[in-house]
Amino acid sequence: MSTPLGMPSPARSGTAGVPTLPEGSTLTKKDFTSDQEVRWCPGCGDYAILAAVQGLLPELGLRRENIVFVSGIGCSSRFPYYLDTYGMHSIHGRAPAIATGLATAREDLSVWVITGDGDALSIGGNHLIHAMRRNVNLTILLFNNKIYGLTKGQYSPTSEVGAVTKSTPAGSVDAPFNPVSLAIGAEASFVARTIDSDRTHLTEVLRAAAAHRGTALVEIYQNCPIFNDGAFQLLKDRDEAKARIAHLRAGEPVRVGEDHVVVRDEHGRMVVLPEADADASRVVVHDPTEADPSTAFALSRLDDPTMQHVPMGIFRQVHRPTYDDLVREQVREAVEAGGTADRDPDEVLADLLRGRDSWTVDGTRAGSAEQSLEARTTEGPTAAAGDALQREGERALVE
Ligand SMILES: Cc1ncc(C[n+]2csc(CCOP(=O)(O)OP(=O)(O)O)c2C)c(N)n1
Ligand code: SF4
Ligand SMILES: [Mg+2]
Repeated sequence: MSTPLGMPSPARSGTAGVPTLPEGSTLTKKDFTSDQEVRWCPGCGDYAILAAVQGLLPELGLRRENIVFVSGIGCSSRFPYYLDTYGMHSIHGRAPAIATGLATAREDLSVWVITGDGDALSIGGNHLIHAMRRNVNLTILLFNNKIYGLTKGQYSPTSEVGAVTKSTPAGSVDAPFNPVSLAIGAEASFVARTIDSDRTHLTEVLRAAAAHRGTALVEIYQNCPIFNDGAFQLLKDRDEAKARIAHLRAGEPVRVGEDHVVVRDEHGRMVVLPEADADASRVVVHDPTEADPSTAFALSRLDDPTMQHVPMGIFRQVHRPTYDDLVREQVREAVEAGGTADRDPDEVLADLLRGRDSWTVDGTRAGSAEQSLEARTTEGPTAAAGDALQREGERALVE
């Protein structure tokens, strides 16, 4: 499953603006390993993901003090403790919100979000979709083990129908989310899927995600041997994986196994056919940079809980302005236009709080008011309205 992903290089890197190491100096995986005892269960897929991230970070050539990992709550969210970078083990489901603030206020940081299927898609679903919609410059790693691990095995929004868990003893009746489909639907500009057990593929996807400017959502299939062991076993068996995985490689036909391809049928639907039976002109050639997300979405729907076909790789990689770049530009323009750079900050703040449209009401005299609109003080309608109210009150007293 280790393949070059063949991605075009982005217009502006995800780490542009983040200070790099001094010329000639490098860091190693060890430099990114903290002194904290790792508290995951033996055999947990989180170890492999941690090792892959620690292995990739030195490649980015960034200063450790300019990298931050923000997590929510869950086993996966313990991740920041184990990295020797800045980190925040934050609030359940809120890592995208905190990371949005950081990425916006600090252009000089490489901001990563670590989250689980419960953290990202249950309590944090709203925060996740809006970070993606806004295209905040974040790399979000969503560890999907299809279970709440930390709280000892309740079903999650990615658990399959029928899953028997601590909170669904008779089997889940909920239809699960497909995180890749959800991310594409939420307008994420980079969406990928990989798996904990394929270090090469995982690293390649992480590398491309880190290079992307905008929200990169990476779903990582992660085994929880304690509460949902074997959830991805079919993809770990060499022969089964070969037959089921559709490798997404830019510029190449989408193949499933050795002899099947993905084609668009005469109704425009995507189907998997033996290559020998397929009309070559209908074979889908992967292009994650396509502006229209429909094809990427259709590819994501090839997947189903039986794992007959599982697309892996980068589904979507498009470029559009990021929220944080745009906000910083607005702030710069406002500072220039407002000429506030030389002014007393307290005065500037007071002006800001007062706004451009405020009223001063003299409570001792009914109907007396002063209106300030767009910084011009005028006799506003409030005084007349106040007089009318007063007359109404007087009439009521008489009647
Ligand atoms: C406000 C709040 N609600 C519920 C919890 C309990 N809780 C902690 S972690 C978790 C789910 C974690 O699942 P997931 O994100 O999939 O992480 P995993 O442990 O599987 O890595 C829940 C429900 C909490 N800590 N805070
Ligand atoms: S409960 Fe599962 S997800 Fe959590 S540390 Fe243990 S094996 Fe990993
Ligand atoms: Mg989980």
